[in-house]
Amino acid sequence: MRRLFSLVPALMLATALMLVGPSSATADQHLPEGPTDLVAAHSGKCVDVLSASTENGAEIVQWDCHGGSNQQWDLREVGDGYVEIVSQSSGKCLDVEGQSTDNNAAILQWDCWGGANQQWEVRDAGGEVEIVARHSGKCLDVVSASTENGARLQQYDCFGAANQRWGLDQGPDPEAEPTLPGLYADPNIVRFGDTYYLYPTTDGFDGWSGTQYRAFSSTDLVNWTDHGVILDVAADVSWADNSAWAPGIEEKNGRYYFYFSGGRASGDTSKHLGVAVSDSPTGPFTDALGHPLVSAGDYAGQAIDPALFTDSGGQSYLYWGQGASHQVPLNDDMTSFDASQVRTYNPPDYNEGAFVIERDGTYYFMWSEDDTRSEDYRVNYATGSSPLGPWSDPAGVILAKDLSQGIKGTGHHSVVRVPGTDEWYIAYHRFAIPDGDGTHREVMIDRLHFEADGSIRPVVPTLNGIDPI
Ligand code: FUB
Repeated sequence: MRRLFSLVPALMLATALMLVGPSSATADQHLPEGPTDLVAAHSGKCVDVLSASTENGAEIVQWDCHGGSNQQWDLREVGDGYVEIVSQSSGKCLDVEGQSTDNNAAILQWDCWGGANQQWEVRDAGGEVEIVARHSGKCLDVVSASTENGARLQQYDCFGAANQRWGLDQGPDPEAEPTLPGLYADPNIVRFGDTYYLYPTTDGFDGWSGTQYRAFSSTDLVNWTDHGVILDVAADVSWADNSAWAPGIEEKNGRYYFYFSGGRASGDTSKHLGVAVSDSPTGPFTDALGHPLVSAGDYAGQAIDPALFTDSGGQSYLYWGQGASHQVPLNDDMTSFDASQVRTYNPPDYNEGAFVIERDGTYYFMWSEDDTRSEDYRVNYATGSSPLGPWSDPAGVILAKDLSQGIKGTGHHSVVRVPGTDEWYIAYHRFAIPDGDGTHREVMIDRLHFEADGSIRPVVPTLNGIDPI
């Protein structure tokens, strides 16, 4: 149960302050207060004063994190955006030996004396940080990217590698808090205009037998307004009275198209996929067709879990399916498609919850594996050159349980980008903490990062989610 400090909101706040007027705001004013572990991204090990020495010249190494005071560091502002990094055990400063400006110069501890070789800039590196020596402009670096205990720290030209990226970890989290209070699942996050919206399954019912969909909106991804029920399949849909699951939404020409699942509580309980329409993203929505868009049995698997992707040319695509994944361009009316265009793509462990994004010309097809009732429910992905693939082999799990934090059953996600940036967020559900299960789930939002090669870095699921953006 860790508190991982992210510098991003601090830098954004500093930027915002600078935009609105004169300000002395600098990133260092928003660094974590109190002692912090410095965790190497490539090894997961902590910056450590060797043998907990209190002597000048003691080596600084990486070691398994154990919470000892020789692994706890205070980041003390010294002005101009720089900090001293002070050992809790010795009171001495992280120091570049001999004030060297060379690559490979060793890091040690020394009495704090205000030298520029003891002053560091902490720069955002996608949720982690680079730690840059003031006198040399070089980065704090684990020698040879070693993952061994005892590997020494040095300074080296900054080149963005994981052995130069550090997590600021402030120890146990006080308590878990979901993004949306209450029981919700399968969040579809989108941005319309300058506002983010979340459309989840309303959870907490045996057999997922809820009937109502709600909409939530936010401008900072943390504070969400509940707009109430936007569609009740029992009241508003002639062909369903149950199983309001996992919606998807898209806007076209000022109208909002809401794709949803529904079935009957008794008799033939097969699920169908419908589409409802509204002039507002917060509804109310009206069933557009009076019958399903995709009926049970039209295609393999269950007709549930719709997701939408619209390309830069304005062409929208519909993805759906549990047990089998189907993908098709939608017609301009958004309520029909050419059945001859449907493609089916089934990665080996595909179950449900498909979702597609595009970044720098690469399309990412993502899905959930295992069963939503399993603590091993997880998200995997493939890449492709078009919204319909062809798709690569599965690239690897990017979201999974973290039992050290009591986080289980992480899946059925969606992803949103902050417009004009390379900042991405993933909305997903997990078993409610502490007593949740596959029908008592809660919605979270965390950061999603891409590596330099375009692959997706596994998400670090948190107990409390992100800071306001
Ligand atoms: O919430 C009901 C169902 O559980 C969804 O349709 C699936 O994706 C799974 O999360």
